[in-house]
Amino acid sequence: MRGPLDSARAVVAAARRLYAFDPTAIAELDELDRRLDGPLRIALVGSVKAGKSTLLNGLLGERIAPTDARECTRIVTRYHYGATPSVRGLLTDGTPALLPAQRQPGRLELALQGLSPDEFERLDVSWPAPGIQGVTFIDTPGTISVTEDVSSQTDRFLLPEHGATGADAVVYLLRSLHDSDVRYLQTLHDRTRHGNAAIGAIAVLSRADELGAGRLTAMVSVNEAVERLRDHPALHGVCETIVPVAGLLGTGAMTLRQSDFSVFRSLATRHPDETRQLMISAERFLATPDDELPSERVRADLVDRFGMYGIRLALAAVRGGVDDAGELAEELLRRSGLEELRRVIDVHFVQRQSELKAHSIVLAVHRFVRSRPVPGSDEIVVMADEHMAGAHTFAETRLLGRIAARRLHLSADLADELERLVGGHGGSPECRLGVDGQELSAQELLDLAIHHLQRWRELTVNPLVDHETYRAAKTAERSCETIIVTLMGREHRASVTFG
Ligand SMILES: Nc1nc2c(ncn2[C@@H]2O[C@H](COP(=O)(O)OP(=O)(O)OP(=O)(O)O)[C@@H](O)[C@H]2O)c(=O)[nH]1
Ligand SMILES: [Mg+2]
Repeated sequence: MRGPLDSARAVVAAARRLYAFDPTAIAELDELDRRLDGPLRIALVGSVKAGKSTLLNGLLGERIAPTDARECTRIVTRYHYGATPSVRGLLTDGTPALLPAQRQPGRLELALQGLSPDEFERLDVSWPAPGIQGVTFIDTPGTISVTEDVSSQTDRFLLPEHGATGADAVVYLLRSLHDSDVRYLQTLHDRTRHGNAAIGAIAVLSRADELGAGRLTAMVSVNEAVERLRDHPALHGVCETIVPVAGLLGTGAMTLRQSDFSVFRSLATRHPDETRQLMISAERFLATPDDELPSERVRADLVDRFGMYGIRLALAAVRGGVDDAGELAEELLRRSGLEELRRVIDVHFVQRQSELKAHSIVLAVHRFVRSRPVPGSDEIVVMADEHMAGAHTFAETRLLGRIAARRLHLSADLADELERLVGGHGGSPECRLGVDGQELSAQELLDLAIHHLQRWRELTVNPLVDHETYRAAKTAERSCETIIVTLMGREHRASVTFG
């Protein structure tokens, strides 16, 4: 079966043939072609200090991205997998610059060698972090900034005048919903939307622990806030779903060492009243003079890496019986929401990477051809339009967002089935049909898919269903058809190979 990448390659190839007379155009088209073979690009975007770099470190599993006010946070930085660490810069005048990669214990130090951040177009960091194999994560400067330049760096990168968008998908971080966030998400959607498809976008309610003032019950207030945001009409259609994440806690959990566990254990042995007093604020925790407490430096490191919420949570966990570093890391990770975010990134972006990459590239070719029309270029526009109109997985991700926001009037069982069928638990036919891990024959899989197809098709012709359910059933019907085509394609390949 011809996939979205093949279809995008065909669009690029057709454009290449048409512009064969123009070496600059060919170079631009070749670059687009190469991106189809490259990793999926996911950018973390959001307002200043939304917690982008901290969250990125959590996703990478190492503290590589500079956080806080360091000058590198003002440069778009792409993180790729590489066997050996290296940092390359690209200056605004197009000159490449190799920068030293200084690896400190547990973190990378980026140094700009005396150049100012404004002189850089971007940085490329290669790093042997297993979390980035197959995906390029991109840290971007805050979108609303006191200095216009910083956010325009992000704009230039994400929505350039020429060429493809710098990312195929965006994780947009917000701390609460501001007009500026809505405007940004809408602009991103409008400028990348074509046919059925647009840039992939999910929202993260970031620094979630702070919503509950760092108390142990913080995540309860957060879940309420997320429910409100999921219902917010301004976000419908412009982002696929929204998840709460305490990025600092997640990063702390990913980098938790045995020595951290020992410090938490020693703190947990103190009398609970004493600890309560000590933990009233970060200032109190850091400044209390007591020889039996860990040194000030160690305490400052804990606050820096886990936040007060993380320390409170770790102490509660150790008191509750958690008795080794691995178990504690797991508990903190679960509470941070980072695992759930990874799952959402996997379902919404990684499993749909072919469609997302193809969309970025076909959109770029479409714009390219329209900006430089030549005889015959209309045909390329039609090809690109057809490609983008047929992108079914975008309808699926939008439906997943509507299911998560509980906007459908379906029973819980049917909503679960629908979520699975449209790829919410994984993209393979087995995951979609809910039989992953079971040994079903090809015929049994096909029968099951046909059964689902008939059921959803019946809903599409039922005059009593509301419009929202009708649209959902139409999407499910198309998903079932795609599953059937995939299963039949497998059968065909098997018969070609074996007999
Ligand atoms: N309590 C808490 N603090 C956080 C969290 N995530 C980040 N922070 C803190 O917020 C500050 C800013 O974090 P960064 O990760 O640098 O934010 P950013 O969005 O990358 O900032 P810019 O790149 O400068 O726009 C740092 O002091 C972090 O320690 C979180 O989940 N909880
Ligand atoms: Mg940053």
